[in-house]
Amino acid sequence: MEIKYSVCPHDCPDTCALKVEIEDGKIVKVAGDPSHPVTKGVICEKVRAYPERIYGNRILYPMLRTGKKGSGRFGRISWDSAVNEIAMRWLKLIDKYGYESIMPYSYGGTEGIINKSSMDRRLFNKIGATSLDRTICSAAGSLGYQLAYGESKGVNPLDSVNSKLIIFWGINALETNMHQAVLADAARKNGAKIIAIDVHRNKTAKWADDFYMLLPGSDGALALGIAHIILRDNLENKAFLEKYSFGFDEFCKKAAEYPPDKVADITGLSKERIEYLAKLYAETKQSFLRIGNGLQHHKNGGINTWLISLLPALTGAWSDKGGGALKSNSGYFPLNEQALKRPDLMKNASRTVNMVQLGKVLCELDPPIMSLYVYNSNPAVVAPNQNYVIKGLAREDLFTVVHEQTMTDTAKWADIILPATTSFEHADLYVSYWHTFIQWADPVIPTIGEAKPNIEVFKLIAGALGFNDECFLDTEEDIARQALDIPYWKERGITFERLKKERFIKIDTGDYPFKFDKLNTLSGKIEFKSRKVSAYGLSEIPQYNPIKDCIFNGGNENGVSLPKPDFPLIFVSPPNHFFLNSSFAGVTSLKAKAIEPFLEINPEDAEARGIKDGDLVRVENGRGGLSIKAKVVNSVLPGVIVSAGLWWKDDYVNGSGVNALTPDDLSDIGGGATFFSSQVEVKKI
Ligand SMILES: Nc1nc2c(c(=O)[nH]1)N[C@H]1C(S)=C(S)[C@@H](COP(=O)(O)OP(=O)(O)OC[C@H]3O[C@@H](n4cnc5c(=O)[nH]c(N)nc54)[C@H](O)[C@@H]3O)O[C@H]1N2
Ligand SMILES: Nc1nc2c(c(=O)[nH]1)N[C@H]1C(S)=C(S)[C@@H](COP(=O)(O)OP(=O)(O)OC[C@H]3O[C@@H](n4cnc5c(=O)[nH]c(N)nc54)[C@H](O)[C@@H]3O)O[C@H]1N2
Ligand code: SF4
Ligand SMILES: [Mo]
Repeated sequence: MEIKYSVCPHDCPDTCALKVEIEDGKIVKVAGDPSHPVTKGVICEKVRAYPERIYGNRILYPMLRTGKKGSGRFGRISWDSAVNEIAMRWLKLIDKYGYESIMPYSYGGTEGIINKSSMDRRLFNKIGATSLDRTICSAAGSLGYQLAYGESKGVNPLDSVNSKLIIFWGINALETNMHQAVLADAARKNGAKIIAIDVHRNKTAKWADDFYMLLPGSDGALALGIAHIILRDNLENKAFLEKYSFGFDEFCKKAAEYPPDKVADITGLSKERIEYLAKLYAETKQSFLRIGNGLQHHKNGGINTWLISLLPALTGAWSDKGGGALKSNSGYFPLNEQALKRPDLMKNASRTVNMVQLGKVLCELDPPIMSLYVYNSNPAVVAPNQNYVIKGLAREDLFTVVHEQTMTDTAKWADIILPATTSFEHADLYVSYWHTFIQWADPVIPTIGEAKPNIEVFKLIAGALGFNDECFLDTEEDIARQALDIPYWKERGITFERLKKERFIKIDTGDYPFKFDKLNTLSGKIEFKSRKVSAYGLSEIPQYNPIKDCIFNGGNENGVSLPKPDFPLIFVSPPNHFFLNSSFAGVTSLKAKAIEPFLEINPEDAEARGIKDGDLVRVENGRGGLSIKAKVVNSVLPGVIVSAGLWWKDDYVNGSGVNALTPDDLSDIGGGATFFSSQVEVKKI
């Protein structure tokens, strides 16, 4: 038996270092690498099931559609004919419809920098294809946090063991960032209190010491309410604010409008609980906010994240080790984007479309998209407004190429399917958006079937299109060297050669987390007021806005949300413990553990509709419908229903997944997704 090392490629904050056991060239076990200082040999059950994912149901060779579009019938072809067909079709389409009739669609199938965003960008830039704004995950919240601090940097999670109060705000860390939960447990042993703020009693809420269950999208009002109490009671850190804040006086006026009784009305929390939380937060110096992606998947998610991010500035929590906030730490990993993506190859600025609106893009754009190239993503399952996405994918005149490891719901709509390697079969460079280690992984097994890594395919297509720029010959190692070729890595002595030898290297986080008097904001300070939001037609002082446009028909004069009568329930569809978005939802053992899709509904809402535990119900709105088994539970508030995704479509009773119900409206700022701002009605079937 051989032991080799790798890195988990999935879109998960933890970016675990892996130890792989290999027998006769086959992976028999995937475990954690105990020598990694943060992930310490512990990994989730999804990735422990990887051998099943690598060897089961893989796409083994290129295939051409032989049946009707969407029928799932394909015949084997060679790589040569697949690549030539793509190049030939693209040249014809470009001739007839222009460069922008070609469009890539990708997201986080692999987080390896090389196979995620290097050769692909070079190719599509060179073509002049329609550009994709990759907003589906965290665009709103990232911008919200950056409005305050200018960059995506925050507390180093290893420091959170020193925190005395840890608040998991809109993050189900026990399932989605498990090593942060491990570190919080260590802090708890040192006397820390753990609080969860969420819209349903998930695993993290059950494990926390205290849980605040609020109404979806009301977090901004809660943050303003906490600020109100802190300011009312003179608990703010005046010295810190004086030195490092911008626009604070105007913010104070805004917070004055949010007394506890009003915030109680908006959030569904009691006045007393809000008072308690605010005082505990203000009085615990080393407080750590772990801000998740759940709360920002709403119409008002960007500004709500900004409001929450300002709280540690109010108390000066940043001054102590383990104090502050963490939304994403991707800012600790600047890379040479110019070298990676080569924007200079683009002759003319191309149009950009938002990935959240794929249905609209495919069905409405003029001039139209005539070819879609999908890799690292499964939009038929993960994108909002699913029925519209499918309508787009079903277009007879759309030439769709899907590069995949497995036969996903999206691949079924392809004209050409190309087989993709897994991260165990290709090399890549990994950064994290949570911990501060950069990592490299070489392949640990030979490729399965005729699978090829993303970059190889883009190189082949570039060749077939006649592009002879040298960058289309680069290897993984060339690209890794180029990515690190900026002063940041040189100053830290981090080179590709070192990385290849050491596998992971902790980066020196410099002026950690920021030089507070030289922030990358317009004022150089922590911004309680930002001119950047005027571009979105919003007030420069963060406001709480009810999620009115897609769920609510406005709000009453106090800003209290009023549900629209026809679709009175808010439908939240967070990710599944056993899957990674839609990845792993095809792995039999994990599906068996996840059992089946189900809907959590409060007894009050269930009774009003004659629904009993275990009944099959129909969830509907104008966009689509979902038939699903109901669980009548107290873990959700009246007015809110929850169903963990992202099962493949055939696992639902009527073949429609959770995203049949979700809106493709964009968030207040950043053009983010608003999955959880979905309004529905439920009926017993
Ligand atoms: N096991 C597992 N782990 C994963 C993933 C997975 O699919 N499975 N996906 C990965 C990816 S891509 C991401 S982006 C992260 C996402 O992981 P998280 O950052 O944890 O985000 P979500 O799980 O989307 O939502 C977190 C919680 O927010 C709650 N929520 C919804 N609306 C609101 C609201 O208005 N306010 C508040 N306070 N809470 C709200 C949801 O109920 C949910 O419990 O996880 C990553 N890790
Ligand atoms: N309702 C609802 N919808 C959601 C969410 C939610 O919470 N609720 N979460 C949203 C979020 S936060 C995110 S990030 C998105 C995620 O959406 P996606 O990024 O689409 O994530 P996955 O579902 O994991 O699909 C990734 C696909 O890439 C493939 N893949 C993996 N590695 C490679 C590779 O090296 N090459 C190629 N060519 N393919 C590869 C995998 O097999 C998989 O099918 O989903 C979003 N959708
Ligand atoms: S999915 Fe997340 S927790 Fe699981 S192995 Fe990968 S990085 Fe670690
Ligand atoms: Mo995500």
